[in-house]
Amino acid sequence: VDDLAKDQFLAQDVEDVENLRKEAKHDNFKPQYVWRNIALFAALHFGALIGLYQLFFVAKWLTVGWTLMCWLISGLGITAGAHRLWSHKSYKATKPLQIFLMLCQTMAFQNDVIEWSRDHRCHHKWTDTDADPHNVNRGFFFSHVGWLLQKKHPKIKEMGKKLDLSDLERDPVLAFQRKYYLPLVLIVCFLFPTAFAVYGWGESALVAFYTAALWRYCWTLHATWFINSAAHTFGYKPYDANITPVESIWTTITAFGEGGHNYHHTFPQDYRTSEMPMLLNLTKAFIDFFAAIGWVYDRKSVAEEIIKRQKARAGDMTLLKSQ
Ligand code: ST9
Ligand code: ZN
Ligand code: ZN
Repeated sequence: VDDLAKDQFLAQDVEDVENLRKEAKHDNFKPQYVWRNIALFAALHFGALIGLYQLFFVAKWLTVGWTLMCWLISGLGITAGAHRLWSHKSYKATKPLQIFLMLCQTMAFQNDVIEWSRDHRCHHKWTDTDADPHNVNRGFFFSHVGWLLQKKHPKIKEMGKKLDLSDLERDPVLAFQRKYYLPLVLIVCFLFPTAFAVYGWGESALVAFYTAALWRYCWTLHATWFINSAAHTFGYKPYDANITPVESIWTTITAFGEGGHNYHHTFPQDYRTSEMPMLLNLTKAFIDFFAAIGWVYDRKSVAEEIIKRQKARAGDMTLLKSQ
């Protein structure tokens, strides 16, 4: 990337990536499926389908609105919280906002923030290699969900050990989340969305559970996973044509501004994660709102000239350009 890349947080480690690619040629790794996860995800999808049917034909209007709201709240926990605040340190937040984002992130039930960020930092540093937990070179399905259905490649553990996670490990909000993770998930991801609709407007408990809890959880998982699969496969590469991440409008909508993924991998320290306009980048609007009331500060972004220079040097606007 640019001269600025040197002190960029989580830029790809070019030398490591080259070595990992060479080693991969002699790799005889065999996937080891984790049947417990396969069964749990199958059950979740079955429940989510019932929830989808109820959203269309059974649920009250308020429940439909609430279900979408829960997608937004838990999604922001991932985008503004686990991703932009904790994995990338692209801005700073006051304690109350940290606690709020931690709870939102718990609602998304995608592992605790420390584990989520550890995997994500591996993904940026060693993108598309065996040390990338959702390496897209192992196929669309693997990068989408397959990686959660099998044991991790030993390279992830070997290389991941080198990451500095001390900032996360000494954070009391994240330590609290880790300590009480499963009970918190039970309350925040499943009980709270259900109870809110039941006590709020008399929705039936089962309908509320299938829609605002199960369907919403499953949908938010896919919205996130599409960043690893679709946003590494179909789209434009205006900032760097030599990497797999692309600019993807559809996943930007479903993931509240995270689909500008070619930009994000080129400039991972930028809190905006893309140049997408405000309406598409809801997470940026959220962070800017809290900056306006003083709960967010030190937002990092990349200067306009640097972006332009990078585009002119390494970008490409041809759709579906492969490496
Ligand atoms: C989920 C996560 O869905 C989704 C994340 C997606 C990320 C997307 C990023 C895109 C950008 C942002 C866009 C956001 C858009 C959001 C939109 C929202 C609308 N480094 O894991 P274990 C070591 S989760 C270093 O058990 P196995 C470590 O020592 C869904 N070391 O490996 C570890 O021990 P410990 C719900 C590492 O046995 C040990 O290995 N959750 C690393 O191979 C064992 O680790 C689930 O379904 C590393 N990176 O099992 C759970 N990793 O932790 C799924 C491991 O004690 N997970 N080590 O230090 C599992 O069941 C297992 O992890 C497994 C692998 C079966 C997948
Ligand atoms: Zn990232
Ligand atoms: Zn990526």
